Amino acid sequence: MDPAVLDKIIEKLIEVRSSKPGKLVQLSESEIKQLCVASREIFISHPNLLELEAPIKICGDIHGQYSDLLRLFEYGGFPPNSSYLFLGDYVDRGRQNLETICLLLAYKIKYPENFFLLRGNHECASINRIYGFYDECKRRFNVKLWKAFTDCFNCLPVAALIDDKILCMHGGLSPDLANLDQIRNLPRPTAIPDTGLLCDLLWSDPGKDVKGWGMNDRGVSFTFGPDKVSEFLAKHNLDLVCRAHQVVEDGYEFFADRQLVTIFSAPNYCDSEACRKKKQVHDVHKNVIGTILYFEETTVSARLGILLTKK
Ligand SMILES: [Mn+2]
Repeated sequence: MDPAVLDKIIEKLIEVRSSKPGKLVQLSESEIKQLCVASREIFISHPNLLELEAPIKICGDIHGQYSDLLRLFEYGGFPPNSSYLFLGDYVDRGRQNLETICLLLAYKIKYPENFFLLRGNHECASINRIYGFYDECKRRFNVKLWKAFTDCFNCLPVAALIDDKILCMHGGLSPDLANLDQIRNLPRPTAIPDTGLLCDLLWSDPGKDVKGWGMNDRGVSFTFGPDKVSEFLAKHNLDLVCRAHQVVEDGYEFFADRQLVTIFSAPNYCDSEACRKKKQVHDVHKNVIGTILYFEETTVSARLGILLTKK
């Protein structure tokens, strides 16, 4: 796409960082369509399992909390000053899904080699049709635009490997995952199926009291115990699984003796209509402005840092 158009879009989107949170940025339909088409081409040209290097900053769910996203960049550095990997769930539930996804796609197009986006379970038409993104597209534009996003989301990569040691995805492990090449070979474009490897990577959760594989309360995919994390890391010679997908205290939470970490980056997230009406924020996030994990290229234990910005 025209670099001047792209720069203009980014400028318009980040201009509101000095305004009151919640200020809308109305891009044109043509600008947004161009973002969808150009980013889709980049996603499909990159492997489904990204191979990345530290130093890199990792962010969890954003869910349309655009002011939270802007604040993350303020503390972590606006691209390209820092490299980023986002772990999915950009849309649904929040109030500014369009601004959120448009800024992320614009940065992907502008800095394709140091700004990375993985797919979350909400980057799928059957889910974001229900949880807010479709309604926002329809209200502010039209259903055709929502479909353009669906075409783009269907090409997002699903996992990333940092320095051959840290495996990142939105949800978690899968009983079907025996070899990382299976991730590389997943076909795209694709919707997210109800079962199988792709579904699990985007939907599964760790479970403290689980041994092996367990039922998932979400009604989709599985839960996995600490034993499965240890087994997986040992088998693939990895140090850490890094994932998002759950609201966690302080924005991050370790699991299985620090072999897995969950990160959630939208502190002002409300996960229900009732909560939104009351403008209630999850208690656990009251004192946190944002959470970013960052990996530096040193020893394994020192490589993981947490950028916790307190209010
Ligand atoms: Mn999720």
